Amino acid sequence: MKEEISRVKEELEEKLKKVSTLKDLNNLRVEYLGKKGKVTLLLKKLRDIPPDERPVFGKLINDLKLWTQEKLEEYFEIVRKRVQEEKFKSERVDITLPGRAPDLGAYHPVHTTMAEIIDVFVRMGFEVAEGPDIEDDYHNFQALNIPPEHPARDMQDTFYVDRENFLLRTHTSPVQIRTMEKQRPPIHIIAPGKVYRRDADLTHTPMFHQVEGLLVDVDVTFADLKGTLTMFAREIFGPETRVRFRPSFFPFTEPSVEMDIQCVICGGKGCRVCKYTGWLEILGAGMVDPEVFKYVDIDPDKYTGFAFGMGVERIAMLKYGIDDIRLLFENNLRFLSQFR
Ligand code: 2NL
Repeated sequence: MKEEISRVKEELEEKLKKVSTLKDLNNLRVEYLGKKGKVTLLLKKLRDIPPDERPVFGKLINDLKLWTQEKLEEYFEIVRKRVQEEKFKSERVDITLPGRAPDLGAYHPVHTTMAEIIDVFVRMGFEVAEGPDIEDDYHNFQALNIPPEHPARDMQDTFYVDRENFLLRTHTSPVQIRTMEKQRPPIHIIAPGKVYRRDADLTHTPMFHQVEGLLVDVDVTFADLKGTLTMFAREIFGPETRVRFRPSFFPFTEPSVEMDIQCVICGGKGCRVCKYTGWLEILGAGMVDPEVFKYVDIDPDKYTGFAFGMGVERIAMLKYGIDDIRLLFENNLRFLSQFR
């Protein structure tokens, strides 16, 4: 019996030296202290020992049990520390490594241009008006004196949301119609926003941005139109910018004009961008047609007004020298970060 006790002890000491994981240790605990463990069995064998020898062996086996428990705990601590150290080592982060710079965003040139255009008109006293992207035929076409057979109304040119009445606005003019419906002159508003047309080629995108403007009051003249828009051009393209007005036609203005600025690329000498004319068209404008006033119940004998509209992408391209409109819609970070 004595021999057996010291054999169990020596054997356990050997095995403990080879332990490497917490699982090994637990297996050893079961092997020695479990229900059928070697130490437990020794305790059970005590029954077969003559009563007068029991106290001696009892103490020996009990000491073995206590020793086993202590050893296992001691090794448990050692292995736990080692496992943790290995984990720390393998998960070590080198905080001296240079970081990876995140891709930085930037304002889109269309946004920046839109903000600048709005700012110029707000400084002149215009207020910003907004309206829905989905419009009805009345506000997008009819009230603007665009006749039922006008090509703009064709399914080929307009995105219809249903079969006849609802559509994606093709300009922001309906915002101004809605303002005139609910507000009496003097009216001085600009309507910036997204507009939609069914074309997509090298120079057109199905969605683009527009800023329209409207000024209605007593005694508003064509000279007011020219002065306001000339000032606008000089604020956006520089104080020396020369402008010219050419006669044009829109169903909602009479007379109608288009305004050109002297080519920002060649200064008027003629180049590829201005198609060797020396001039660049930047907006359309005119005196509000009396027909339009009738739709919104404004007396055309009492009030006059001018209106204008421009494409923001076009202004942005001229301002920043961008020669392909598709660059404005790709959201390529290498392109966009140039405008930071
Ligand atoms: C262009 C031309 C224009 C207007 C828009 C307008 C709005 C109302 C009444 C009368 Cl409510 N006119 N807007 C007038 C003339 C030209 O836009 O080339 N836009 C890109």
